[in-house]
Amino acid sequence: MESMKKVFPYLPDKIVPIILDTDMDADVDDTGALAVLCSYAQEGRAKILATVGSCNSGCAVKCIGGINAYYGFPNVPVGISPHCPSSGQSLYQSIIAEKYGKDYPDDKSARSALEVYREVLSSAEDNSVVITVIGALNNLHDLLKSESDKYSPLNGIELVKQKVKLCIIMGGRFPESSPNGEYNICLDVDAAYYVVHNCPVSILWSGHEIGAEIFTGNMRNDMEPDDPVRLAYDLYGKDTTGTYARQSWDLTTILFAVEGAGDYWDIQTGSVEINTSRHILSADCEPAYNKWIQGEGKDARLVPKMAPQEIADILNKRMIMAKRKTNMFL
Ligand SMILES: [Ca+2]
Repeated sequence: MESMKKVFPYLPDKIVPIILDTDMDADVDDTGALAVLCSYAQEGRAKILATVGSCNSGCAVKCIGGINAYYGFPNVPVGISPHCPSSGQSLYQSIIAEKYGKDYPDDKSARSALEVYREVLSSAEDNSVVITVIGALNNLHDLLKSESDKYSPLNGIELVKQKVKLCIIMGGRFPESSPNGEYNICLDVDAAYYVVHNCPVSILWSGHEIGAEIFTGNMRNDMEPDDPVRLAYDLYGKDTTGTYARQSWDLTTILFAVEGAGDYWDIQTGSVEINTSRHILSADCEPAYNKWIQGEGKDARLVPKMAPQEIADILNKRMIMAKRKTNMFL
């Protein structure tokens, strides 16, 4: 671990350069997270280097790209994994894609997430990029295992070590998941295990418990009438009143990426253990079970501090702050 880069306490840059890695598929909080990220980018507090999808489920690229374009970021690269660890059954993806993402390719013909990751990282400043994963860990796994290519002579681990400041992962349940695993870990437990043991920079884990008590999206009637994220929450909650609220696992992760722990959370350093079929922590544990080992490791996890409703209010305001920056959908 001596050669590993440690980042805590994490102090965000004035403008945080972010690669967002999202499943943008089963759950709707990925759309809320993208709205929150775009609100920061519109303010000049974040720069969206790329958005990549971890679940090749049909039209994730059109959905992600369409939301980017609506908020004024049509040129942000969008890539997609060749795999689909999720069910691929989204209540909103195809509708958002159809309405907002016509200029983007379908998932089968889109650029690979790996290529986008490597291209964007190779041209980034050293030690600057914040990778934020709010879905399965297959893309990060593929990146770490990648070899040199036309974008960089470095292999994946060397490239991440040189360019990445911090990986933030919404995943796991802490201090332990019992007896089963958390959703994002379960989607690709072998990828998660590989990332835990091979990521050369610090990982900040935002566990299931962080977003589970924070409900957002229920103020979306204050968003613009044609906002794609408002529509996604309508479709997901099958709610014509606009009052449906969803847990905020992915949105809180963006809040941390741009603002740091602040008054929102405490940070506890340590490391994660993940049980795969090959690495049994205990005979009672199901695969993908995880637990937290507190200590002086390079990684850390968030620990709840601020009242959930206060954070919900901040995130809801962020969703409303994100504004349409194009006339292309009018
Ligand atoms: Ca997600």
